[in-house]
Amino acid sequence: MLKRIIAGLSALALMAVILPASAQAQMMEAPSYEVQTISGTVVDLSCKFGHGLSGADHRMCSQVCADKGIPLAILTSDGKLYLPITADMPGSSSNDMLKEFAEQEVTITGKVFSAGGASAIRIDEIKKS
Ligand SMILES: [Cu+2]
Repeated sequence: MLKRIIAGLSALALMAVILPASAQAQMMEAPSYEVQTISGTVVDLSCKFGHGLSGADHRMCSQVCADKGIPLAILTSDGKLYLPITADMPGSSSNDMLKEFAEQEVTITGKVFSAGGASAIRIDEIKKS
């Protein structure tokens, strides 16, 4: 009898530990996004912003930067920068997808997430403009 009570109590204690965590997970809302189609140039952040290098002459360097892990991002003509993200957990780089478009104009349809005045895009479709 006592054993059963103890077993019952430990099960309750276990639930008390587990439940708040799962309840918390359910309360956490997934960030909202907007499906958008954007056009811009695929740039490597290091060279574009740190060295002022971009354009067709810079394409190969941009691809080397991408291979070294510098993120490729999309810069629109009106100066808006979109950082590519994936749905993976933990996240993976979008460089493999973007590399062939380095320093070229592209049109992308994807899910745009905004936070803190910045925008990230989960790319669904990309094509050369
Ligand atoms: Cu570069």
